Amino acid sequence: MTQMTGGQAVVQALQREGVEYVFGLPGVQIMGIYDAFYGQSNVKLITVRHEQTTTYMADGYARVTGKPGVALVVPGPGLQNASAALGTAYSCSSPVLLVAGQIESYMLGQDKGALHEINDQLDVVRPVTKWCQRVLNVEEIPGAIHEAMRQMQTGRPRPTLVEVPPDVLATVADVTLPTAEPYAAQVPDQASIQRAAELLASAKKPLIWAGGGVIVGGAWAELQALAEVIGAPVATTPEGKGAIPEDHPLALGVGYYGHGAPSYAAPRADVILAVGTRLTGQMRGPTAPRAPQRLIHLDIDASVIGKNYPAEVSLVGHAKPALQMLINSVRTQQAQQERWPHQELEEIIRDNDAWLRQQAPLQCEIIGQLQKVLHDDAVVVSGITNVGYWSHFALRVRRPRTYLGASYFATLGFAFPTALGAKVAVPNRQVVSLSGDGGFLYALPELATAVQYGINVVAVVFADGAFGASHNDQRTRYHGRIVGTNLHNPNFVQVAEAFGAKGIRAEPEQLATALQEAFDAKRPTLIEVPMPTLVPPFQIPPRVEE
Ligand SMILES: Cc1ncc(C[n+]2csc(CCOP(=O)(O)OP(=O)(O)O)c2C)c(N)n1
Ligand SMILES: [Mg+2]
Repeated sequence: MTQMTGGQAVVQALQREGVEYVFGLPGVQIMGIYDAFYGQSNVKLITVRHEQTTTYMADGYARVTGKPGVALVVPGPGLQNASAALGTAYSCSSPVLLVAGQIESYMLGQDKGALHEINDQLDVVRPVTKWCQRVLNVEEIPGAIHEAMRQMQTGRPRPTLVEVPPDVLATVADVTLPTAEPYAAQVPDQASIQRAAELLASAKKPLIWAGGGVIVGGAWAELQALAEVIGAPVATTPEGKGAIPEDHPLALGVGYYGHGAPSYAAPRADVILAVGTRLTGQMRGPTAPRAPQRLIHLDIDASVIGKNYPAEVSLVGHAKPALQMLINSVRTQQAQQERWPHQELEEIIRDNDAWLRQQAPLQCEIIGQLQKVLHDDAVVVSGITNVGYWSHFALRVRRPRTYLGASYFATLGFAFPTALGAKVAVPNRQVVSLSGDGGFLYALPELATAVQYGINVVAVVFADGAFGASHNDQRTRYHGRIVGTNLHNPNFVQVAEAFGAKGIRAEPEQLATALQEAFDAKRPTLIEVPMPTLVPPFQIPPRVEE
């Protein structure tokens, strides 16, 4: 036991759990935690310019490393500013711990208008956290942080929150610090594995849907091995992109809004194995499972299984050991041969490529330019922007944890700050954010953070002078009645330079050169790409299967 303040207990407990960085924004109630960073360098503090960024950075860090990311905010407005990012991390099953301040403990629950007071603060975050807790004693701080870490490293990882009032942070007490623990994985029962293996072995055309759970669960090697053993092509959701190298002969790429190569392959499958996905985004058009297709559904979260389509075999467990069990079990079965001839898969990929080039020629050109310069381990944060959606299909991703999106939360503004967190985690790798001119301005001031801390993200900003997706919606669904969707843009290059970052303007066909220049500069860089407003894939009706 050691004597320390509550603030020191927070920082030291985080250190014991292996935390390297905390992304914060200060204020009176959390100065006790800020003070505990003084004079120590084990846990590094990065201060940002808006609370949304604290939590986006924690999320970016978490998704690239697989380790929990930690953010720190004041109560009330600080916490509410962070909540869109908390929701994003929730939708992406990302382990993010938000440490929040509170009002003085003797004022709690009285609605007297204390500074930053919000009634029932925990209720605000309950829908976007897996677990949240208020701590009212110094001695309980390490235990609460340990429990938050346990929650994020067992079962389905999702955000957690610990809130501590300032008087508790200031109190000195004898504190016992925790030690980080390894946590055992959960596995499905052997009988269900056996049934699943039999079904896969007897399938004429098995197909695998890999979701974000494969990446979050670190199960990509097992996924690829199983696909090879049973000869099943692998379709991924946008969250699952990178679960199999996209140049692997069995990789179909992303299915999204009923489009992509999976939309050609999925209707031909007789047995579908879904791993780490609810299949929500797959319910449109030809990618939707339909009778008599038989579904084997594997997920760590039992409530996900069969959510959108009835599962014949339910497998509740972590993807990594469960897929290994499936491989072992399938190997003992007599499998059908030549289920998906090479030519058939190649033809599917070719048909889809033709569709892609026809629907989105400029986006394909832009993504091709990016691809010329990006290394295999480059991290791309695909924002809520036209090229971001099309990159689900057109960008070839070869490694897991390198392609980050906002999943069903589709949070405009997340890309640049999430990329900053990713770059902090992997400073020696290329990290690029793809944003629109609308979305980028959400976190524009973080150019200052990038310059201050030398976080050399390359932010690509597609400038079409519009909230493009909404604008295009008005052009089509609302018969050209354009209202409230045009944008006045600043001079992005000058803005970047004013912050001390590098600014480049590049036409789409010059993007590769600009990107290389940005990486060579070893400075935070903004590349503005002038663009027309284009059609997003979700505004194109899915193909109808004959
Ligand atoms: C937080 C949030 N607010 C609003 C939206 C709705 N929305 C989705 S796309 C979009 C337009 C985005 O414009 P921009 O960032 O310029 O990208 P573009 O579509 O022009 O490529 C809007 C407003 C959203 N997804 N998230
Ligand atoms: Mg735009």
